[in-house]
Amino acid sequence: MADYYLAVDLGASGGRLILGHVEGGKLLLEEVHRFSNAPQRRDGSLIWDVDLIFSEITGGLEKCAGWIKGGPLSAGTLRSVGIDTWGVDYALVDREGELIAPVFAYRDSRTEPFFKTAIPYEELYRISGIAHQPFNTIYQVLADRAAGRFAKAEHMYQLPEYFSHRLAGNLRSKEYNEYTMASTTALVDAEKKVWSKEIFEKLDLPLRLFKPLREPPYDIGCLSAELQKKLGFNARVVMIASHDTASAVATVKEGSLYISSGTWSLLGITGDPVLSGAAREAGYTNEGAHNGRIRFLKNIMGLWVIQSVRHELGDAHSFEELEALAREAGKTAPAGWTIDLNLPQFFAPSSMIAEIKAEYRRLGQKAPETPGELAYSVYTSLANCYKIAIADLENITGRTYPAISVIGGGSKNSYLNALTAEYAGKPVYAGPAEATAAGNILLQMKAAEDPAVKSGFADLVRNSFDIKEFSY
Ligand code: LFR
Repeated sequence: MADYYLAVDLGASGGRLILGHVEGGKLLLEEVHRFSNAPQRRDGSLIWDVDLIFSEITGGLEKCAGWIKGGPLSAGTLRSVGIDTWGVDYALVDREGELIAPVFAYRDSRTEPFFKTAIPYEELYRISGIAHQPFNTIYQVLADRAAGRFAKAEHMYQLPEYFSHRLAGNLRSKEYNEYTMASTTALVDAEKKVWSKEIFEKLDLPLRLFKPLREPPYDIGCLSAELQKKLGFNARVVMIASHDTASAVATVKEGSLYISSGTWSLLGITGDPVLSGAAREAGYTNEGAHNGRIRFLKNIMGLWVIQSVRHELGDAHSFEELEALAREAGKTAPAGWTIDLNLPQFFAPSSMIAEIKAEYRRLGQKAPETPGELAYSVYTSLANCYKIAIADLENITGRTYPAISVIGGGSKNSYLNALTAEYAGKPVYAGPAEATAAGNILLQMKAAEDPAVKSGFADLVRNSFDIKEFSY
């Protein structure tokens, strides 16, 4: 009888439920359910429809019931479920476990007036190590407090916690905040790994909504009685490294340079906190890793840019087609035809294509016009952003990294991988594409004391995934 684990991996543009189990020394992953996700525009705000997302999660669990009866799972047991999501967003819940405010999406503009705090940013960075981004939880909290949304709130649920406690039917009782996700708030002391007393006091924030931090993995219960009845099975609910990037990075060998490539490209290393002025000026952030270490990384605008371009082109081209068109356009493109995709205008533009063209024009360069030129300009600009971020990282840490591990869905983009290797002048090792789900499952296996991860994750990861090399 194999032990199965279910990863619920929720991203800003889509969610997946992935079952994992070990067979023949390999971690095998099977997708049970997939759905698309996007924030909804309501009364001028960008909001996550958490009921819709939750119904997709339970719909996926119902599919698992089928697998348990007749399918692959009939030969095993589903031990646990773990949920990861994007960072920084949260749900405010009252004493009865009811939501008392919309769950705002991180690209919503309500934080703009609060982007500067009473604490100078240099000081904030010295404590939290978190890069200056308008979407950070700290600015969302300031905006929500000003709007009076905390008055009836009892808990600040980080999103994976909200969905996990809802699965377990215990939204009224919550004892902890999961550390890796909390580290994205800019409210945590990066060295001490606790909510920063200094920040809470200086900004007069309601500490009562925040629970003590706990390092993953830990168990928060099992599926609610109502769900068990509906599904005909039970499983534990485990808090894993619930920030999606922390889950993904759990598959990377410590010390390696990685790019977790998805809606965002997160480029960095795992090690000790770096809170220097150079790190701050280069836009590097210090987030918590699955093993209590720090993910020292930079948020680069990522595939969000090409996703937006594709959408504006009427969703007429698949990503594979755009890749092929980009290759073609690259044959005649001007040399050095790149822009800085990390400029704020690319964060939530009303038209990504218009902003890209405007930036090329501002630089006095030819603007991309065709879908192929647009895709080429996005991919080369991303590769160039990687090159600059790596040079900064090597300067800050005083180390040279011999290769780049590209993990996550974006690692399937062989054109971008080749450009990355070429621009950075380092080999790229691409995969696993399912790094986030794999990392999520590895932490569940750790919680279950599964013998396959007794001596760490590295061996199982190495045996399980095909890694493609792109030389330069
Ligand atoms: C990636 C990610 C990044 C975080 C961004 C916003 O999905 O979690 O790590 O900075 O989304 O939450």
